[in-house]
Amino acid sequence: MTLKLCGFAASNYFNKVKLQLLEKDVPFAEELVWTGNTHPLLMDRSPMGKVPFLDTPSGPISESSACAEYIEAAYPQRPLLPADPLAAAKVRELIVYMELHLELVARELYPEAFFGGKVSDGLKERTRKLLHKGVNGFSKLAKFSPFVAGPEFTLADCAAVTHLPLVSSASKIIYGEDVLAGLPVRDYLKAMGARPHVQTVNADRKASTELMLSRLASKAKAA
Ligand SMILES: N[C@@H](CCC(=O)N[C@@H](CS)C(=O)NCC(=O)O)C(=O)O
Repeated sequence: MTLKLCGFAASNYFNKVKLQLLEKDVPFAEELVWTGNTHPLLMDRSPMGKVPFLDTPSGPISESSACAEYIEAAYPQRPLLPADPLAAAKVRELIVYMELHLELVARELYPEAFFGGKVSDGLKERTRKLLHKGVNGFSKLAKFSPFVAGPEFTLADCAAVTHLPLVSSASKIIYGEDVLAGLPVRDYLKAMGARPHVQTVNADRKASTELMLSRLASKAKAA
């Protein structure tokens, strides 16, 4: 049985793992699993009901970081974590900054930025402060030389390519200001966009986003 990456391609966390698999040339299949339901197909394999999760020959793994670490350990070809322990820790550190201090914070804005909902002014203000704090921390660690953690493409790039565009656009839409504008993120994303696997991930993301939005629209109509 090959690995199955489960979830949907509009998800940034799904795409982080998908880009890793593609860059490492690990054979895998995708299984379309939507969130927002309590179906056993989702909950038995990902107890928080989140995607992505991996179906491995020995059982499922949820949480994208756990999936990414499993893939690095089980498929040592084309390693995306440096062999040097400190350099590997710096890659992991950057991923935590992007996920915990940027993406998860900006996520509070998505209902209004992307899904036609409303976010309270209080939450917007609190999020703005936290985002600036996160960007400040991230900017002390990120290298962009030319990759986010330094001279090699690593797992941190799989995260950066999928998370940073969302942080930029959510903040632009809500505050009229891209919180990442002070960093060379645009040039970096442009350079990453020349990579064939990034192009595949982005094309699949666009198609999946249209499908997700039309599902949401028909759900809203039915309600
Ligand atoms: N910490 C999780 C975050 C994954 C996540 O938030 N996925 C979103 C899709 S991008 C999701 O499943 N949302 C549905 C929910 O939270 O119920 C990971 O790294 O895998």
